[in-house]
Amino acid sequence: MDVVNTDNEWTDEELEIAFQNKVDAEQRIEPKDWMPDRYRQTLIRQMSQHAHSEIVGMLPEGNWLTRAPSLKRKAVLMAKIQDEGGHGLYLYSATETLGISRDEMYEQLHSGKAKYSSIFNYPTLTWADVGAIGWLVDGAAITNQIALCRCSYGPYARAMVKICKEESFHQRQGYEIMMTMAQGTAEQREMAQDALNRWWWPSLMMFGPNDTNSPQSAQSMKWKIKRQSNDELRQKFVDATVPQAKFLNLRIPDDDLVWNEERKAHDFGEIDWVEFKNVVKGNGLCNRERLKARVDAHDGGKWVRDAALAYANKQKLRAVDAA
Ligand code: BYC
Repeated sequence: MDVVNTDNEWTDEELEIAFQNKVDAEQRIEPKDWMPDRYRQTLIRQMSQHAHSEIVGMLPEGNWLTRAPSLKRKAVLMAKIQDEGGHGLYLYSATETLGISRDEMYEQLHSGKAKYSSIFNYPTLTWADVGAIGWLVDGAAITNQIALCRCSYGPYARAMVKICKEESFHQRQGYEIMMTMAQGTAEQREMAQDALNRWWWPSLMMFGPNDTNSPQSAQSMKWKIKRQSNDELRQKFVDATVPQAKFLNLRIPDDDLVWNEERKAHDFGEIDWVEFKNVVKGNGLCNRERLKARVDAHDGGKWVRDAALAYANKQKLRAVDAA
């Protein structure tokens, strides 16, 4: 339905129709454009959770920085973790364009009100886990984020383009670690298989609940925030990853995983949704440790923020005095 505005007096209903028409015509929504409040709130929720995931996601890998097996591995891992930090800050900035402050977002994370991806509540027990995270976790993240490059909200979509390029390097470095270990000694192969066993199912959970059980999906798809459903993206990830596991000669821990010639896709087993819900609720293996690390880092950095503010105020006063 087209809206003809003759007297510049738009009702909320007309504004909403014009907004939806714009979205349907694949035009980007920008920060200063009118948008329904629920669209704004949905984006704040998803984008801030995404930012928190990047920041909390630095912790499991950070656990291995001091124990990386060579200087080269350490330098690569350090670069990857710094990228994640950059993605988080980039996404916080993009979320601020929607009218929420960074302090509010931090408060929501630190108080446990805001979610972050379930995947980062699992421990990294061996060096092979660093490979599995790059291969599987970043692989799943790219699958989801490529779709988000076409999100209707301009700042989020543009952030995703840059982030996907870096995630692609992350995925490759992880796969290369897995390849080295899978071709190494029997013990290294075993470590690689064990890491795949522990990270496979949590990686599938990253895509969220099944479509039939995903309360946010219908509206987010209509607004073109989400361009593909949770199940479609999960299927894409499985189909792309199975041949990669075969190449490594590693076994995906799913007895029901089989190629379905009719669907031209893999069938796979049922995710343990009880475990998923438990982790999202805060009761995973590392939830408390992860949140504590973030809160401690924030509190520990207070003197730096105070000093930066004091310096900025001093500069302002000097500028006034000089004028
Ligand atoms: N974990 O209706 P649904 C990275 C929540 S980091 C926790 O399907 P939606 C990396 C969901 O929020 C990349 N919670 O929701 C970094 C909702 O709860 P609320 C992380 C989850 O939003 C370091 C409820 O369940 N990527 O790459 O339509 C190192 C119902 O779900 C999860 C992103 O953040 C989960 N897995 O769809 C390495 C992607 N799944 O808020 C790598 C951006 C669902 O209603 N986010 N929930 O209380 C999205 O694309 C979407 O938000 C989701 C969920 C597909 C995740």
